[in-house]
Amino acid sequence: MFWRRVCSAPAWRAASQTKSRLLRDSSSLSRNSARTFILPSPGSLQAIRSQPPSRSIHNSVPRSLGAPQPRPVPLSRLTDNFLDGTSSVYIEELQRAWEADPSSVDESWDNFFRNFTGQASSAPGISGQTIQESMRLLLLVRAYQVNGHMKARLDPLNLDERQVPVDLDPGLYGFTKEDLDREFFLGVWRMSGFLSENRPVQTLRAIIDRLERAYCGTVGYEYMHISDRDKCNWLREKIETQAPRKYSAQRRTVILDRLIWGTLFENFLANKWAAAKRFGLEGCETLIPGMKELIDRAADGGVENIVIGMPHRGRLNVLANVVRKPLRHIFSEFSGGTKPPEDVEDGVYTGSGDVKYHLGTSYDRPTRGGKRIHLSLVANPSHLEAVDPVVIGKTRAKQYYSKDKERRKCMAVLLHGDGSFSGQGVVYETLHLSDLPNYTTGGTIHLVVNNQVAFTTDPKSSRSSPYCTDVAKALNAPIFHVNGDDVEAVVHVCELAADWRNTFNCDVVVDIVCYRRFGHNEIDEPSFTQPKMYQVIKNHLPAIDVYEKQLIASGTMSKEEVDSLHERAMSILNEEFINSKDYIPKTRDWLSAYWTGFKSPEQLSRIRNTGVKPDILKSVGKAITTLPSDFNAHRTVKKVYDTRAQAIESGRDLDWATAEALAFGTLLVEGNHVRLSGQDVERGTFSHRHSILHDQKTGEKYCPLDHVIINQEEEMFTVSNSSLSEFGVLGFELGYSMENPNSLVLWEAQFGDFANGAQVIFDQFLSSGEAKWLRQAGLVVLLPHGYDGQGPEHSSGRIERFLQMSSDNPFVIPEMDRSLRKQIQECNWQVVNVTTPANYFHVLRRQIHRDFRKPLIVMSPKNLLRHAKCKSDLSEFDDVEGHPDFDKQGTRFKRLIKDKHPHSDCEEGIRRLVLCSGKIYYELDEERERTSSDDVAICRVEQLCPFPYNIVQRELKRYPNAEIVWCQEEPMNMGAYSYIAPRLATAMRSLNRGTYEDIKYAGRCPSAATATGFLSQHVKEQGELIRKALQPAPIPVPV
Ligand SMILES: Cc1ncc(C[n+]2csc(CCOP(=O)(O)OP(=O)(O)O)c2C)c(N)n1
Ligand SMILES: [Mg+2]
Repeated sequence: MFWRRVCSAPAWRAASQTKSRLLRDSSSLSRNSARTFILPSPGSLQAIRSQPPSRSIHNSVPRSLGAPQPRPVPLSRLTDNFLDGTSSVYIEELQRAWEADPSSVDESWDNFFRNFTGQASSAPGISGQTIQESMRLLLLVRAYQVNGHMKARLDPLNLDERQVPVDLDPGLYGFTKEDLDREFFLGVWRMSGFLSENRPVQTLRAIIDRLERAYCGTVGYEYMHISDRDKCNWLREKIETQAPRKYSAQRRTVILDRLIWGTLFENFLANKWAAAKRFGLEGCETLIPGMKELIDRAADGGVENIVIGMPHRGRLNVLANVVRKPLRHIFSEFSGGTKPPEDVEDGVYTGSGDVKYHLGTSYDRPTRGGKRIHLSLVANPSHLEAVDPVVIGKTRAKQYYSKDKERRKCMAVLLHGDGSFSGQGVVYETLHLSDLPNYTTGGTIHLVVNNQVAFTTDPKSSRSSPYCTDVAKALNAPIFHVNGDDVEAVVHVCELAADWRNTFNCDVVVDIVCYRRFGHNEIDEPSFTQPKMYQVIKNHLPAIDVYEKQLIASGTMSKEEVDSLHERAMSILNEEFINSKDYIPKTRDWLSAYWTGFKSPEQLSRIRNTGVKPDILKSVGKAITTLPSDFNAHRTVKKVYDTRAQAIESGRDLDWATAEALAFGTLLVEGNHVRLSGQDVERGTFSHRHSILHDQKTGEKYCPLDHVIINQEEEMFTVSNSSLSEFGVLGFELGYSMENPNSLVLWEAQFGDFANGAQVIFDQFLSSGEAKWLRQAGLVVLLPHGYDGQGPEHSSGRIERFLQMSSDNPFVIPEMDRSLRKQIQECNWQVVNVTTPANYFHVLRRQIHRDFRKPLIVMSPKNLLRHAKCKSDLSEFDDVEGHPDFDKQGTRFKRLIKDKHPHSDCEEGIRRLVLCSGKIYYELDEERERTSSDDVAICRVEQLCPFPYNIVQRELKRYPNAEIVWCQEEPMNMGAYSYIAPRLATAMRSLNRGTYEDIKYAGRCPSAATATGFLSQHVKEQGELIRKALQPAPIPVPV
């Protein structure tokens, strides 16, 4: 139940290492020891160990271990700065250098040595103090800076059993009780905080008191892991202040008022809906004044937009009191006011809905400083921390669209639980995006509601690190641990966090150490598993009571004033409760500014053509294949670009990468933003894209797609290699794509199956986000897929997973009339397995050329990238009437590609219709040619989901006598078979063309692994399934 014991983990190791190092340094001195120590005798050590840790001078090191009287010793291994190292041969060397030439050392050292040699100095000197004493004093100061947080009073329940690290004991540095009132010279150092003040002479007692106040109060500062000296100095200045922090009466009234709101809100819900789960904030109500201060402070610093991500705990409270979602709305949700689809008036799309503590929202709210700030709380699933990268991606997009290049107007705030922050890997994946040029948002503020328990699990069972926040140290982020019962301290660190982010544009963590007054939710019984902790909690005074007493006792506020704040809050809560009864939430809540005019699934969106005028195609084609004249491209890459240029020039044989670049380029010309991210996407895993070229002499980069329009804005086209993360980066791109519909955002997996590292994003967000939260996303996911003998881990993009999650009904043929068709709008996403460059071009452009957004999953090819037959002519991209892909209505994405032969509307002589998808088509066609099987028709289902019933039926009618075969290269339990079969059967049944039993299967047998690891086996299997698809004899029904 205790939040962490220092002695149990790496911190203890670190402390003991420090100790042994110091002991090593001082052991040679012990023989000369003459002083009496503050430290106990060895014999009394046992007794001391059994005592609770003292909060004053800490006695835990036996006499024999303490450092004796100082005398000159060689202390080696100091680096260039005095306080950045641990030893002092350096000082002696410096002293020698100074003696030879005083100007050769830093001014602060000059002062220091002058003082000791009695020379005139700007700092006064103290006689009798040795250099070694000074050195040790500085080590003590440093120990507080490094480890003071270990002694800070962080746990409101006082249950933590942390042992104070030995290096905070002055005895370790040879100081005794007699030294307490001795004056010491500290020097005037070129560093901020305590050591910079022009009061270099102080008693040891004053020095220690000051350090204790700064580092061991109700805030524990962890920042000495930060390698940047300016950042440390900035923090020291804020921490090691001369006067203790004190808020004015006016500020205190505001803090109290906010705390009252945070507290009464929970009480009110508890009274009105005693049996409802709300994952209340009780035990951490100080979060509310803290967050509000953070927001006010950020707004003062110029932030206009904050994107917030948070888990269940306290979410309703944050929504009500921080984001200012109308209370009546929240109350109406508690009273069952959010109605399921069948209960709402016609034409209002409600989706499937979600529980109230997952919903997102956004509001403008005024700040203390009189500004307005826009706050959006992103909807999230139950999966803890999964929303983190989504929030960061959305924030980055906001920065892009608001031209916030300095990243000062938009920022992210992420809230975490202690268990999830240390336990969920996506936290690390998200943190590691923080300083990547194409992913940074200029610093996220992390707030951890550290209630020292995760559901029923104690910290000692849930993490191996001393603090739940240790993961953030990898980022060099400062971490402010704060006792959640001290509301002013919470407010202070939140303020500091906002200032930090505003100053340094990087991440910062506030760890609010608190408790959870009730169980995991209000219905849970916590004493089953944490009996002792809950005995303490039962009698623990809420933070509000403590603060009110404090304010009244100090005369800051009268009891009447406090009561009147309570009454005001209560009367508003009651009023809003009454109003909630007839509250009708505004519909179309999901249409934020950029989305105005976009259609929800029940509103028809017309299908538009995606062909492009030939002259635009040519000019874009020129731009994307032209390199600067002095650019030294790699020979092979130059050849690739020459071939592309030639293809565009001649209009013949455009390959996959050229088609993709044309899709991007034409969308840019139309004013859309295009962003492609993923591992190694710049070159492309298969060395096919080369969207960024590297000058072979200078190493400079050139991206042709940055030069499609005149004065193209730098980020309008972004292609970026990402960190090696799937969960984090896919989540980021999803968040990015949701901000503005006029953008084509793509994430590409290295190989398709790696995408399962991001499964939570697919399951919880991409496939179901619109239904749950009424938020659309047009994200494109490229998953390299195809069986070419590379083994089980590089063959499958797991197409079956996406199809299985598709929401279209396999037994209902939807309305397919052009003027009524909403099939795609009503489905949760699209899954395609495209086989021509032109069709790829159109499916990408289709994402933008419609009035709604829908995620697109593309099983993208590998060997088709260079396949001789997988080429398209430029005429398939344009909108010229009569050109190959120009149908009656214009040029569009083909959901199905007919047989390549010019078959009439009815071909009675065709004995078999093979339906397939993806690259297997080319192998089937080759075999058909080889065997002259002209009585077999092969159609490619390019869009698997939603199933293109109307054109499949058109083909069924075209071949009335054909045996119907589904051919796939994946094993039977994978690939599209189980998705296609019931839908194809529905299509057949409605035409009287047979039933499920009449669908023949040519593909691999069921298998546990996606593919064989033996190339010869692969070749054998592949040959067999292709031969079977085309065999003259009828194919038996699969049994
Ligand atoms: C990924 C994931 N795994 C498991 C759960 C189930 N679960 C819900 S809350 C919770 C405990 C969370 O602990 P903590 O992060 O400390 O937050 P607290 O509830 O204490 O505020 C767990 C395990 C979940 N929601 N998400
Ligand atoms: Mg917790």
